[in-house]
Amino acid sequence: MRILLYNPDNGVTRNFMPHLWMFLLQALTPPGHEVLLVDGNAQPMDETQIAQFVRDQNIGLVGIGAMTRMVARAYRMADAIRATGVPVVMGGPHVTEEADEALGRNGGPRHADAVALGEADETWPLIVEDAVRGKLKEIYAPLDGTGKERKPSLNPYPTIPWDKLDLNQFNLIPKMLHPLLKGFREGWGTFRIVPVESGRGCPYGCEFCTVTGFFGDSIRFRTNESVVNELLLLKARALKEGGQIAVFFIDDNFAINVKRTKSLLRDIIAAKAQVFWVAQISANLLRDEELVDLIAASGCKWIFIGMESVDPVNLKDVNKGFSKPEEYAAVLERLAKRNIYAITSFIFGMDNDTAGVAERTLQQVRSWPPGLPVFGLLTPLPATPLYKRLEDTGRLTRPQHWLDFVPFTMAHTPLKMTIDEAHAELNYGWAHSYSPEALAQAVAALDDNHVGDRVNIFLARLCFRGIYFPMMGKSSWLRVIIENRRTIRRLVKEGLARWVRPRSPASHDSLDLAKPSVNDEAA
Ligand code: B12
Ligand code: SF4
Repeated sequence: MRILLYNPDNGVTRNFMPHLWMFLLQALTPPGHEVLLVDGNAQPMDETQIAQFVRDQNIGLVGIGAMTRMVARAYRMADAIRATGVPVVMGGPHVTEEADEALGRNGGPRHADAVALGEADETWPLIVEDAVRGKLKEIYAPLDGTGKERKPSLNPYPTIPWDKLDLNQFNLIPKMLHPLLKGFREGWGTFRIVPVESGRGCPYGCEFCTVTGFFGDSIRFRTNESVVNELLLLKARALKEGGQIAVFFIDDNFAINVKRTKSLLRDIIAAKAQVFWVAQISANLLRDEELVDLIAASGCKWIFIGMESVDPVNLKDVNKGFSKPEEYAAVLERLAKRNIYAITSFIFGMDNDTAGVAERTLQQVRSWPPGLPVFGLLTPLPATPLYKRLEDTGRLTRPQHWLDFVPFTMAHTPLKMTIDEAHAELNYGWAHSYSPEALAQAVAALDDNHVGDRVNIFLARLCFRGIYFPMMGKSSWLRVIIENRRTIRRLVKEGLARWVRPRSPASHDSLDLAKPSVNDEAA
């Protein structure tokens, strides 16, 4: 049977990274089937096109995964596919909580023939077998012999054949530049960010988050060996095709068990498996100097920190009191000293937020080493404690906000400001962090660094701008380039000056991403 795994587009920007679930289920598909992957963010399709694709490719089963924010789009695509007579299975965090909605059991239309609840590592092979026999059940749940939910162990972990997969749709280098950049340094003909997980689960249970409920509060880890082997495979592929690969460790908190993280990083360094990597780590775990040394030595360039708010009252309200705003500056300095910068994520519309929260947040951000601030609104995702609290107190204004999804729009009333004020704060945060002046300031803040670091922060800010300001066409990119022409001119001049100047043996080049300049003996 030919199976299509489809991830709907988010409609705002191209994804910088594909979704892991597709590769994982592809690797877990029983032998004898062919699995095609389509990520709508890389290969945009509308309902007619996907139906045509399913017919042309003789697809016998379609699997669709979606977060809450894309589920309405996922349902529309599922409807179009089901109209061709091909069954659709849906999975992922949203339909796990809203299975009745997907199956049309709550009075609404039906969108899926079957739903995979929770982690589907063990149920996916059964789903495929049932589909082959034409006997799909409506619900697949990972249960043990006593009917209790069973979380799959990540040991053993399936081998994703990164060396053989067709990853053309996920190359971030524009096509016309491939031949030119292929021979540049170690080769930049391709640049891909690849998701890798080293563990699942999070014990913290923040009120707005689905992770503790979905993956559980105890953590399951892959073996160090299995993670190291995956990195080596990715590194070998990049080398072979004259390109670069960076890894996003998608663990919710990559350093949740500091001892284990240190041991993994030591093994990565010992095996020379370093690639340029990014991970999510909460600020409280970045106090440990030895850990941060190892993080730097193993190739990390960016860390995503869910700061959420600079107001401790807000953090306490959402059960994230373990994160201490007074520590943020020291943590970021500690990282910056090792040439690692942070993606700092903030939520506006929290219960203690009042008008002016964006500027108050930015005052703090401006006093830190430059990074990539990102902003969102407090969103009641289904089945979270936050959803329940707001529902119980009658504060939900759009209880099924996902069926009428509007990006960056509140679905409840904040306590100390209006919905419109919360939207204005969000807009202020983005506009003042990604204006040409803000980009120039971020670059200037790294004047004492290597020019590569300045290029790095500038390009990263340009890309992150696309999270909020739609950057779909060539004209939107052109406009941004014109607006930032002064900074670009400056960086090109500095880069050229460095290019013609002979390099001193001691100089390091921070653009060597796939081969980070790290000290193997470090830590
Ligand atoms: C990596 C990641 C991202 C990446 C992008 C996604 C990517 N390209 O991988 C980035 C950083 C960009 C991101 C952004 C956002 N994210 Co995010 N992200 C994650 C994260 C940390 C890992 C995802 C992952 O790969 N998990 C590991 C895989 C194996 O798990 P999985 O995807 O759930 O798949 C398993 C099952 O769900 C199931 N399954 C999944 N799909 C399917 C499909 C079929 C057919 C079947 C049978 C089974 C199945 O099988 C898989 C194996 O067991 C998760 C948290 C988490 N731990 O999952 C949050 C998470 C998915 N993100 C979340 C959110 C809210 C967001 C944002 C909206 C945040 C924001 N406010 O801006 C944005 C939206 C981005 C967008 N493009 O629209 C929520 C989604 C909750 C929900 N109900 O929708 C999560 C769960 C975290 C949370 N805080 O609750 N995110
Ligand atoms: S927000 Fe992060 S730390 Fe909090 S429960 Fe979710 S994954 Fe864990």
